[in-house]
Amino acid sequence: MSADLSNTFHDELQSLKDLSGLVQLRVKYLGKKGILTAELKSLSSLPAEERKAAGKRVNDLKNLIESELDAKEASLKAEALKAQLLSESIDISLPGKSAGFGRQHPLSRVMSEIADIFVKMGFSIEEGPEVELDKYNFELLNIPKDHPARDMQDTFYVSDEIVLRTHTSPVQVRVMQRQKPPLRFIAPGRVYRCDADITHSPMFHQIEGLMIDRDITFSNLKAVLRTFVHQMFGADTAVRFRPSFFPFTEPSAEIDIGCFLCKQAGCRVCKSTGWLEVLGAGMVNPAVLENVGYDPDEYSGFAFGMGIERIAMLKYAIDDIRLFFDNDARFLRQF
Ligand code: 2NL
Repeated sequence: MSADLSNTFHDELQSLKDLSGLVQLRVKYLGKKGILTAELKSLSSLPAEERKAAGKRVNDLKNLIESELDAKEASLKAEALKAQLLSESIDISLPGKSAGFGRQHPLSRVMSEIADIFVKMGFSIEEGPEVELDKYNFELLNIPKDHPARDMQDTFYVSDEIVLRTHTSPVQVRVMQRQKPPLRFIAPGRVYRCDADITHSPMFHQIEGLMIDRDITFSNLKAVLRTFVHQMFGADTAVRFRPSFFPFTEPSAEIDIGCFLCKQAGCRVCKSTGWLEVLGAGMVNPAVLENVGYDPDEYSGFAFGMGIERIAMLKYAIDDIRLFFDNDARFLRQF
């Protein structure tokens, strides 16, 4: 009878295909209600003289079944693992997926290019707060209370005395208040004006510059700004200083460059004038020097300012300022 049982077990073991079948087979033979468990129980009904030999047979068979089930389980598990590894294998010879290179934003590029030119001329870089006191943004810069630049339409007011800076000039005022001349630095940064169309954004960027010492003249201003224009737009670029007005400079000038798009023949960008306005500048108004505690009879200086977006739009022939801030990768990839 054990020989029959052993044969049946071996047949069933042979035809096993997976681990779940093996679990069932183990239960069938070795479980609480399994065949061998029943055999062992039935030993008690045998006469004492047969019991020992029968017991050995059943136990031997039980051990055999156990060890064969274990061996089969190990081989089924090994096969399953092999199949899984095969199905999960990757082709390491395939080319990788590149994350792609990023690049500088066109405004950051133009900003660095401009800053580098002034740094080479000995200017350092200063920064200051974007949320400013009216005193630094307007009052000390000789911008009177009724000046149009103070209009609600132009200035973002945080409170009666606090504004979002409308230019980076307050940086210069702060530096002048805490340092004595000689001074030579630029102030790049974000500025805010309540204005929005294809050439105006409520937030935009400026670089202003300031140089103060004894005997600084309009000639120094012209030399520094000519050098800047020639470095930025090419050594053969025409430069024109045109009289203008700013409350914080006297005299004041606007600086035009010969239109590099039409070679001064006249085009849509220069509105047929052959000239592009790129900078505002002037000799620091003596009233401003006095406001920061400098003696205007001892010191003089020049200041200038330019909008980064405007320069970048001219340089790259961009016709809508909003393209800088939309963050459309198709636009940004071009620079
Ligand atoms: C422009 C013109 C300018 C200044 C900015 C300045 C600053 C101080 C004193 C005097 Cl603290 N002047 N800044 C002077 C002239 C022109 O900017 O068109 N900006 C976009």
